[in-house]
Amino acid sequence: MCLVSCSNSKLQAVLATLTLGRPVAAVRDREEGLPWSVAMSNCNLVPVGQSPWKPAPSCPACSNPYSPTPPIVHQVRIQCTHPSQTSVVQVAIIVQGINDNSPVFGQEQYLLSLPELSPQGTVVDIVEATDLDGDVLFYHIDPENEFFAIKSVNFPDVVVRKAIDYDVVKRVSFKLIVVDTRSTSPPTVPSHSATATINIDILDVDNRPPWFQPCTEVTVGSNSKVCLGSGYTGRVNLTEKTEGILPLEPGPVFAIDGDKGKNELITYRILSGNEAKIFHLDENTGNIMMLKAADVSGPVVLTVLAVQLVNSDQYATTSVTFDVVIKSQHPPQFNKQQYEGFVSSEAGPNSLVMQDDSLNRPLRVQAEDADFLDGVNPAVRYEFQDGSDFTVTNEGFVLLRTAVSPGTVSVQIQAVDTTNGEFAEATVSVLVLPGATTAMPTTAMETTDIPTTAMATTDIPTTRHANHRHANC
Ligand SMILES: [Ca+2]
Ligand SMILES: [Ca+2]
Ligand SMILES: [Ca+2]
Ligand SMILES: [Ca+2]
Repeated sequence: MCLVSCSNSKLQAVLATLTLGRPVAAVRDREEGLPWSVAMSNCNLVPVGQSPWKPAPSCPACSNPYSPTPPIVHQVRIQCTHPSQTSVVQVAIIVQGINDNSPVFGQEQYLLSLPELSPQGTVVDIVEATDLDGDVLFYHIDPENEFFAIKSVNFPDVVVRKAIDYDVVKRVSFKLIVVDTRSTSPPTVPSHSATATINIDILDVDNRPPWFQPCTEVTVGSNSKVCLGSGYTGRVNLTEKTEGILPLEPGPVFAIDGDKGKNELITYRILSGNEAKIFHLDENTGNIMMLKAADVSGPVVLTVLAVQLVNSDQYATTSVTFDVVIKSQHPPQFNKQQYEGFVSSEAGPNSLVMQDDSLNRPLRVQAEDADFLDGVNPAVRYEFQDGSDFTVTNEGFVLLRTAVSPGTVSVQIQAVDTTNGEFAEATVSVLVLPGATTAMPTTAMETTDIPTTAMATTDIPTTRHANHRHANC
């Protein structure tokens, strides 16, 4: 026979009462409400110690499939002696655990880490709880999230559901909840639970090269990112060595690690374009200085490398273009401070403004640069103040931008040397004639093309030569 006792039964608690002369099979657990009469006054109770346990079909408590450890079984031999008869019975007392302990996590908070872009299925860690009752434990996370899950309800392995980009997500937090019973609704048995907070820091991986600054980040595919820059430009004077760090546009040569969380140190090097050894680049700062003067005008294009000190497979290149220009000693100068022009009010956009009221010679503004033999600096550009009704070609011809009403319009015009920013200013006054009294050339033109018919009476050069007249020449 078997008797079942709870693990926390008090000492000397009565489990059941045996009556002499009754069949052994009739013994029942006291808790089943079948009291037995006491007739054991002259019986000897002899414990014989523990014995190997074998589940008995008649003992449901002995075969709990969720019990991780077998109940403890005590076996005793009971001998009852009476003047008329002697009886012996073997009794197995099974000590069964009850669920009176909560599961416990080792810590309230767990700080885990995971390299970014770890693939789906990667196990971050196993966060297990313990339960003194030895109950089977059931886990779930809250809130459920797109990045992490647990392996299964009984196995709290924290696994990756979706690869994470460090630039997008740097930490994920959720609660891990454990319950020591299978959940039923409504609950049918006592249940205990525990909660731990899981914080997972995403670690930056060195998967990106240096990015020259400034640059514009562009996402490629789902997780890849590149940063687009446009290179650097500078200007130096022909035959003149500039002292100090050369200023560049849009800023100094500078790169940062595309992995902002790693921010590896970067060094710089000129890969090509410096065969004449005019320039020196500081490998730590990226600053560029001159070692000697450039003796040939025109652009010098340096290819500059930025490479990580650690993991030199991560590198990037950019261009630094220096314009070697002739040093200006004279700013441009208009040949007049005040220009006068004429145009019909019936003239449409792109019509030429003429230089006299007979309207047969186009107006042309001209600025000369005394640094050039013929006075023509090919880098000079003309421009009207913003919002003007007129535009001007590189050759200085003035065009209508919009229709204008009769009257006089005065606007400021500038001649700018685009190599050094030097400029001159003049005024253009245009008399807009009533349409009925004038006859304008009807050919509309693009702002950069001058019709040959319009120029027939002018002395516009057909070819420009940058005949330089440098002060030293
Ligand atoms: Ca428990
Ligand atoms: Ca990274
Ligand atoms: Ca990197
Ligand atoms: Ca000049």
